[in-house]
Amino acid sequence: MRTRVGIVGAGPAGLVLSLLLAERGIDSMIVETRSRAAIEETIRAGVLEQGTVDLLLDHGVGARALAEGAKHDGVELRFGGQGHRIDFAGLTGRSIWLYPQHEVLKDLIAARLKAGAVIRFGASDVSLRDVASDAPVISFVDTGGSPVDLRCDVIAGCDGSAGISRHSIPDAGRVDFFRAYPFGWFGILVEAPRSAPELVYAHSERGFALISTRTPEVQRMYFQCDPEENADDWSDDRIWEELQTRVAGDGFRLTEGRIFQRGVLPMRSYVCEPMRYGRLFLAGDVAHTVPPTGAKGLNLAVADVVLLTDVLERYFTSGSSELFDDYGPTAARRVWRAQHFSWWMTSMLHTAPDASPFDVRRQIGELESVTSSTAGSAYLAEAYTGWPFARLGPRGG
Ligand code: RFL
Ligand code: PHB
Repeated sequence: MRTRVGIVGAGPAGLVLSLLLAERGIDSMIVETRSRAAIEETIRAGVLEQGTVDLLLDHGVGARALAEGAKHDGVELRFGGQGHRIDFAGLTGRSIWLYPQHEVLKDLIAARLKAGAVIRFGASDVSLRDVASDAPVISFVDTGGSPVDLRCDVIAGCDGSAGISRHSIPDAGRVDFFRAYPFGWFGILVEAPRSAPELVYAHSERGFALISTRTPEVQRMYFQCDPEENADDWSDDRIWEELQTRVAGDGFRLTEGRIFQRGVLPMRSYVCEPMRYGRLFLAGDVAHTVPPTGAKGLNLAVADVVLLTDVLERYFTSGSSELFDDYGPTAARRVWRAQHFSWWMTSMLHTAPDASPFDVRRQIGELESVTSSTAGSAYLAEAYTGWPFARLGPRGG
């Protein structure tokens, strides 16, 4: 089998890349280990930057996000028992959208398959060969048990944080920047109406809590916990007591309901450099992971592939690989800004296990500065709603 761009992984990065390439007349094939059903059921991100929604709309896959998602013009930071709104629309003229990642993926998969794209779901033993040559190969075993070699002009590694593609960059030429946080997030899905009109990011002496939403009937909530916590050890009553305590103050109470999904996730920051090696380009979580406090991961994956599309279009239209060298350093600038923002939100809002009373008071001082200063609030609003996409080649210069 042959394709111009072999894409490893049908997550947001891989699917958006295949969509953008197709619109520029560049064929691609996706190899994915999971089934379509598994992808469409996995609960992950909720927040889309305005630029991400605009891109989905511009490319014909945003109608449902617009109709069924919710536009939010700000978020609330709660500390010292009081809420403080950050007015995204007023500060930046931009907004965010609450629309679940698995719904984005349903929309993308349906659109790609309708357009005749090849997505090989359920592949196993996926490996990459000859990535430094002019003829790289993705090898895998298909659902029928047959080995397949997919010959490509270039490979896009879009296989997420546990992906294999970055390991094709030799250890000697790869730097892994990594930071683990001494806490995790306990996440729940709840059948209940919204407790607040916008997302609530709460700082408290007992630790962080986040009140988010999925639909008018289903809410998503998280609270900081030990990363080794077993979610099944918690009774529903204990979960609600913890959440209510962390957001308490000025009469605010969460509307409780049936908890129908729960889990604990680790918090880490990771960047792999370089993001390109030979004919292998990394995009999305396989190249960088951020703690979810800044709601940046999916949005960064989209920004990577917007850039990568420019690089590959130049290559396939003119035969020039001159932009290959620009991809990694250009993508990395946004990645490191997002790393900083995600780390900053995380450190400002969470209580480290060894936090002293000084640390907690200092965080409150920081939150007061951010919420009472237009400049401080504007920085948060600009970063949260997302920076403009970087472009390369004729569209960007
Ligand atoms: P994905 O989504 O992990 O997709 C990678 C795909 O590759 C497949 N795969 C392989 N395929 C072939 N061969 C292999 N060897 C393979 N190994 C893996 C996988 O099965 C999968 O289908 O990576 P991608 O495309 O880079 O997208 C990244 C985003 O999914 C991620 O950054 C976000 O979910 C992060 N995130 C959030 N991002 C936001 O922008 N806004 C948010 O509000 C937000 N909230 C979140 C989040 C992530 C969370 N979790 C669970 C980590 C909230 C949570 C709780
Ligand atoms: C979510 O709704 O899952 C969500 C929202 C905001 C975040 C992270 C996750 O910062």
